[in-house]
Amino acid sequence: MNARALLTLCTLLAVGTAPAVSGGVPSRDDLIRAFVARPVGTVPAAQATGQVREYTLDVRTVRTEVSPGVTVEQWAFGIPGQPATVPGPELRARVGDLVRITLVNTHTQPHTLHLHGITSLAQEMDGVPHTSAAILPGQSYTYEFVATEAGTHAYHCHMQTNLHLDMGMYGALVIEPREGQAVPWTGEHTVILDEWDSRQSPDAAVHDPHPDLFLVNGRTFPLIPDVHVPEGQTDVLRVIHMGAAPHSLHLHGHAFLVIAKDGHDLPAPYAADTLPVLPGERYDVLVKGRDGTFPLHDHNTAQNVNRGEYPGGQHLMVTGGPARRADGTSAPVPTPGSAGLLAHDHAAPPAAPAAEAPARHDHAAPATPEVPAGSAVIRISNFEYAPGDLHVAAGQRVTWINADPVIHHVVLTRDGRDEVHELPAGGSFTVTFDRPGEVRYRCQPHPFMRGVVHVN
Ligand SMILES: [Cu+2]
Repeated sequence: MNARALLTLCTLLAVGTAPAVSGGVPSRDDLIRAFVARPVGTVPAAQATGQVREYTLDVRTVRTEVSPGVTVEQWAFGIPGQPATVPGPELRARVGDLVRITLVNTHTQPHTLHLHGITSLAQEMDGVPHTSAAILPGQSYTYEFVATEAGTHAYHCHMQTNLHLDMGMYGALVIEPREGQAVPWTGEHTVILDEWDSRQSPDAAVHDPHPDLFLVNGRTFPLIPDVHVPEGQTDVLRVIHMGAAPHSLHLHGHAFLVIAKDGHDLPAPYAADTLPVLPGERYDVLVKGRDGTFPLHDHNTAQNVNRGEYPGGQHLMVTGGPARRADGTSAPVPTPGSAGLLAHDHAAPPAAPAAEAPARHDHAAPATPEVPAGSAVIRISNFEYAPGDLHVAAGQRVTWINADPVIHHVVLTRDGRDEVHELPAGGSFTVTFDRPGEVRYRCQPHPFMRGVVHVN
């Protein structure tokens, strides 16, 4: 590479753009020379060439249903006058802008704002309490930096980070290229990964989380909205990991192109369908829209659960055009998306202390299920409850009989509490319904099996 090409490469690297050296990928030596020659350090505000982008964030305690029937306390960033959410509002600026983010601490705890991935900032803007400042309740602080690199970044609180990040104090920070600079995508989608321990409390003496919920953009399946990439269009997914566990994002039916890591364009983008993502990492991934609806999910399947129940966790649907059939015809087939798949009963109230004695039931011998006199019967056959809708009078007994050759675990939800009844092949159990109301039930390992007992 000649001196002029090297200078171009340095310039491109300095603004975070792929070294678009004509004639192919720059060599290893070229990349090392460019790295060594690249200027680093604080870029003074006076060097901004674009707009002044000003944002204000405050902090609020909110309660959010992050998973069906699971509502948790969160510490959320918000723009004053708008709802505070986890993730916080996505902040955007362009290369050349002077970005000013004022943190107004409206909360009961000290907080900071760390601008994750921004290298042009001064140390005092780094949001680390022992090298910058802690923003105490009632105080405000304006973090500022000159945006020099286009890319996918994040912001998060850096006070007692293991707890405050786990309470939801994060959001996306996207630096767009300069106005008029072409990008190879049409639409953009932000995909922020996180985990949550539904039992965690910010009042605990120590924060020792054991996550049982696995989130994308603050929700678990099936509450995660679909990502729509229209057929024939190429979009970018900005993947950001603000949790603490490794994830392995796999997209069915597609190969995607990884074009940037941690806000730095890759000189040699690579195709893949599975992307390992570690805490703090960001990846920009191009996805071409196609026919049909396909899952994007963590292939660490232990994290495709909501408190142990599959399907759940980090699993969302990428929708494209209408699905075409395997025989090549274009006859439409259903593309349900997340909303139409499974799932839990959103109307179920949150878990509450038991108000009534546990259900009376007994397990019969597997071979000859017993049905007490006068008991209504719900029979399980070929993974279906019959009848699925049963009306009984208060005080009546209901017997579930398993005619399948496999075990089922029937979960009755009464007074916001789940009762799990193990039901071996050929077995039965009987429950007495004393109080009028509607009792929903489902099978734990087979969540598409669902029914309702109406107690009149
Ligand atoms: Cu904080």
